[in-house]
Amino acid sequence: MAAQIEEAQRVYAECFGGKKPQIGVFAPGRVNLIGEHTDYNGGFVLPMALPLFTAILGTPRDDGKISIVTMAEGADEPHRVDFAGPQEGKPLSPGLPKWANYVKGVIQHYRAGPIPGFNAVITSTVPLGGGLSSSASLEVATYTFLQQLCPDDGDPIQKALACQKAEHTFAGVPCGIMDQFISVLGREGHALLIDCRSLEVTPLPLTDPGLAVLITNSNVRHELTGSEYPERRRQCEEAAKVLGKETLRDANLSDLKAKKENLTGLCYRRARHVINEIERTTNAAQALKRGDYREFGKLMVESHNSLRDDYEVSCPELDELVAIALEIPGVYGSRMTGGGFGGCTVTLLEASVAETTKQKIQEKYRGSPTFYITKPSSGAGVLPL
Ligand code: GAF
Repeated sequence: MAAQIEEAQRVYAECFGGKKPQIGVFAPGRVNLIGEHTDYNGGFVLPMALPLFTAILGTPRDDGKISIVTMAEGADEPHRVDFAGPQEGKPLSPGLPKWANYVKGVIQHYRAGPIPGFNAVITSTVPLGGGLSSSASLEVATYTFLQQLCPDDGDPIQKALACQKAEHTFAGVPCGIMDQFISVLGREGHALLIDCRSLEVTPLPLTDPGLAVLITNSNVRHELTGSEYPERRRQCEEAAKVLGKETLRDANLSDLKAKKENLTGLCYRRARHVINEIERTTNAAQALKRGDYREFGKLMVESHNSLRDDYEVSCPELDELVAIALEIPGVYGSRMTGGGFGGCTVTLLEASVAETTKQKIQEKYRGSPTFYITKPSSGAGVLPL
């Protein structure tokens, strides 16, 4: 992270009159090992925080104004946005540029106040739109920054929920809680089993030196209408209603089969994915505890197939990356990770074959992949400056 912080300090000095920032914070992206599209159904997820971060460096100012600079990926010039802080009487509302909405949304939903104005620089090593939670890491980094300006009660669950609310209201994505939770609560050397109904979090050690987690970025993002995610969520809610359950977490496959006639084929398949995926996730957590990586890998593959066939959120590039990985001896399992329609796959494999697996994928994949051989990292925190 040192290079990232140095760069942010340089940009800060360039944009804010040669000054040094007083406050520095960071929040990680995440990879989800298993439990996809289950969070908004009250189910289980099993993500880990990544050593890829959004960092914010800044200083309070006393005129109430907010000035933020970001180094967008691939941009030569910093991109600057200025707006009046909420203490000027008017609530903030979403607008352009889109990236600033994540910051504005968190300011609007911050749980203490009034916050002062501030100058800040934002940098990130989480690939944008890569399915590794670049937006949640920006939200959580913003919240962590505001905590330094004007402390709240420090409740981590309420922090994650406020960031989720920012995403709902300022980015228009009705996401579940997984991404914000793991970015706040991530623990070094652990994946977290999160019960998205009770909000109970169980850390599971993931430190076996013989095991590796490989993330492969397909570097494709299919242009969609933006309605796919809300549509999946609505289909699940419809299925739960027909089954007479509050959420699909409360249903099992017999309930689903019994009501097959009352559901559209699409809602039936969506619900089948969710019900099976919730069970797969708890089974995978047990397998991880036993060190049974073969079983874990098998469940990852089943998860991928179900996301491809029943939930229809995969794409040819992700299917290809999974298929290539699964041909390689020493690979336990591989699947798409995150919301889908592009982004990354996650592969669990023997550490000794990680480099050769990268090479094989590089040779065979039709696109240009990027790789991260990664370890579970900690949640958001303050940077010593
Ligand atoms: C996105 C959402 F933000 C998460 O809440 C989750 O639903 C995920 O897609 C799919 O598992 O990352």
